[in-house]
Amino acid sequence: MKNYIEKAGLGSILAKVEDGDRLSPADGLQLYQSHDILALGYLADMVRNRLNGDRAYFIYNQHINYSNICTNLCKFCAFGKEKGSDLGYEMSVEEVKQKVRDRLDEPITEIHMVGGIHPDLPFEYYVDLLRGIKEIRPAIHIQAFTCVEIAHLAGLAGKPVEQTLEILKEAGLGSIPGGGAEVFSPRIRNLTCEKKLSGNDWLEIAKTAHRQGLRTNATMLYGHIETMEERLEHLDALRQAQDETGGFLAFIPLSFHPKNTEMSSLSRTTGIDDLKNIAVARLYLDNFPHIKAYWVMIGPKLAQVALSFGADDMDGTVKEEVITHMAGADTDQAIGSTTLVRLIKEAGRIPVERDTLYNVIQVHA
Ligand code: V47
Repeated sequence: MKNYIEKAGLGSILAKVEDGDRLSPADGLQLYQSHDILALGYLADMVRNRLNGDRAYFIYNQHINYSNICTNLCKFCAFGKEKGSDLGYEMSVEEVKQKVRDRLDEPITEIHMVGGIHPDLPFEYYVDLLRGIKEIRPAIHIQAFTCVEIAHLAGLAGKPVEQTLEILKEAGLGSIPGGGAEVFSPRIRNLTCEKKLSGNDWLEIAKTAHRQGLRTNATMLYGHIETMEERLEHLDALRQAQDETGGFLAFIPLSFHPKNTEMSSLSRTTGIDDLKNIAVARLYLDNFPHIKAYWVMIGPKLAQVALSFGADDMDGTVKEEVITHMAGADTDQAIGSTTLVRLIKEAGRIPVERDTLYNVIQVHA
């Protein structure tokens, strides 16, 4: 394999990976520019194996999107709708509680809850959502509100982010999901989501959360108008932030789905680009413990293959996915834990059901 990697022009990167040395931005760019997916996969799998061995993770979770009404209206998003739109919705706290009640007989350990930037729901609504869910399922871990929503909630509360997070933690917030990061580049944000929180502010909220003892995830929405350099800058900013705080748990590359968005003339990403993003992320983000292949975005079959290209996690059962499906995802809205176990086993890994913080719930030997 060494000869093969050298022929692919990646010999110096192989040497660094073998020695556990950090890759430079130039290395990262070279990886993104390579078309040799097997060489990328081999390198990324070495790092994955060093960090996670034979194990591959999944979680029994439930997604709830409390509202899609949004003032940001990003061009890549089919989920967000203006207030007054026929396609807009907002759930009452009672409706969200009912969604939790409906699945009380399932062994769900995490509720993943995000929504749009709503123009007039008060801060108390968000606190009541957390309290309400905990009332019904006290042991559940709530992973909720992206850094973009947290900034909005701090504005509503009229308090600094630190104090806002303390109130949310007290009400039941367990961790913060990785959405809203998109691509940090100001050029991309100006062209696609000019009203959204800046990349720097997203990173500051994440680091503040880490300092308050909250773990968070990070994403990158790839496959639209961003350049390889901009992808790499995004990963580099995440790696630097993680050096500072160590609070990120997982990185999740999100493949752009164009349908029903203002960017619908663009094509879906290809399998090679999907695998490449997983592999480069695994190689470049040497301080991130986990890389997720989110099956909703890239399909369960490619997510399974991604377990040999740097990913160690397939995310979860999800139950009801709205954001990607409004943008044309052709995957199911849920997947059974038995299917996840089978996909992982057939990839040659030991399936491990985890909780949000990667504590082991069950090893499916
Ligand atoms: O924030 C919006 C992205 C995110 C589209 O933290 C789109 O473990 C593709 O962040 N095509 C929501 N993506 C999903 C998300 C997530 C999912 C699973 C696990 C975790 C985690 C996080 O989806 C949004 C936005 O960045 N998005 N529109 C689209 N058309």
